[in-house]
Amino acid sequence: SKSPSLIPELGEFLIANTPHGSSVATCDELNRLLTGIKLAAKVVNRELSKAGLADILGAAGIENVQGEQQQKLDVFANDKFIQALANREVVCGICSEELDEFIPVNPNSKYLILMDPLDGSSNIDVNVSVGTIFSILRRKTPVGTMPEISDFLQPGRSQLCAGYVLYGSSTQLVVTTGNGVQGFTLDPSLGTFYLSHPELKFPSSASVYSCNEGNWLAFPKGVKEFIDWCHDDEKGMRRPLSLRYIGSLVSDFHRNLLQGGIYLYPPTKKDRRGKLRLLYEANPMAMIAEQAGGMAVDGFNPILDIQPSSLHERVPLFTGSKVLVGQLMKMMKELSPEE
Ligand code: P6P
Repeated sequence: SKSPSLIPELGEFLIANTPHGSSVATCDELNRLLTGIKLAAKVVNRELSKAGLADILGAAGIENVQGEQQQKLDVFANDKFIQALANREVVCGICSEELDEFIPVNPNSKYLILMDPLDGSSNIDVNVSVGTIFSILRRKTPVGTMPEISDFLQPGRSQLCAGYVLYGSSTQLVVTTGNGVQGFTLDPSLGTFYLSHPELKFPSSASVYSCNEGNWLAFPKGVKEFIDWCHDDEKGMRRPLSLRYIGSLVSDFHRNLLQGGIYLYPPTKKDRRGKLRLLYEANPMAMIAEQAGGMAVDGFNPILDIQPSSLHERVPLFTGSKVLVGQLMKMMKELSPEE
């Protein structure tokens, strides 16, 4: 096996693999952005690893824009990512799931960060893996002015970079700049992310579906038919798919990326537009999915083609192996949840 010094570090890899059509300057700025993300990820990782010990378990006693009980680590992670990014002169604005409005940062910068700083945080107290999801856009308004809401409301197809950090049995960072998908693993003894999963692609076969079947009654008819199809063995001609659902998007998505599978969050009676956020959950995962040879749709159309209308809008999300997303789309007739 190679010694760590021979395995590219994230920054070195990016410099060596300048995204198509990007100038070296862009690549350098992108690298500085990702350096901020890596730093914050290491700080969050350290706190998560001792969450059971510190008194930061449990709710912070305040609600976030989603009306969800904010876990103290949600607040901690949000603060650390904002600190690490706001100090980089390459960020002009930040949108976070934890904040009602976006934060203007530096009028002379070109890039926007949209993030869910700690997705799946309700799993923290039960020691289940959680993640950070991030998306990077280039601003549309002129440099030298503060960013406007229109800078953030760009279709996912415009993303310059998208990625996630998975705080699991190891801490991994999966990222794309539109030039394939690369996976890096943190060596905690050195504090460095090394290239561990080059050119990630969904396998050609897939045998897993990830979905909260507790919402079955409200699922649209086409989703119910697809899940019945997953359960079917076609008179013994094939094995039924396996249900694997961790309740943490980053964890479910990552397992499906490595082993083949589909993640479904359909509309439900409670969330009639689905639960997941378009700008900083569905869009970055969709860019990674497509770059890894998979798909991400709202049931009918690619997630990346949706024109956003507000910062925290929700969208139904079906993403993963092309063979399974294609099968679902064949069965979808309408998106409205069944009454
Ligand atoms: P449910 C976590 O809150 C999250 O946003 C995703 O990470 C996860 O896949 C989903 O919600 C779980 O939602 O309704 O099944 O508990």
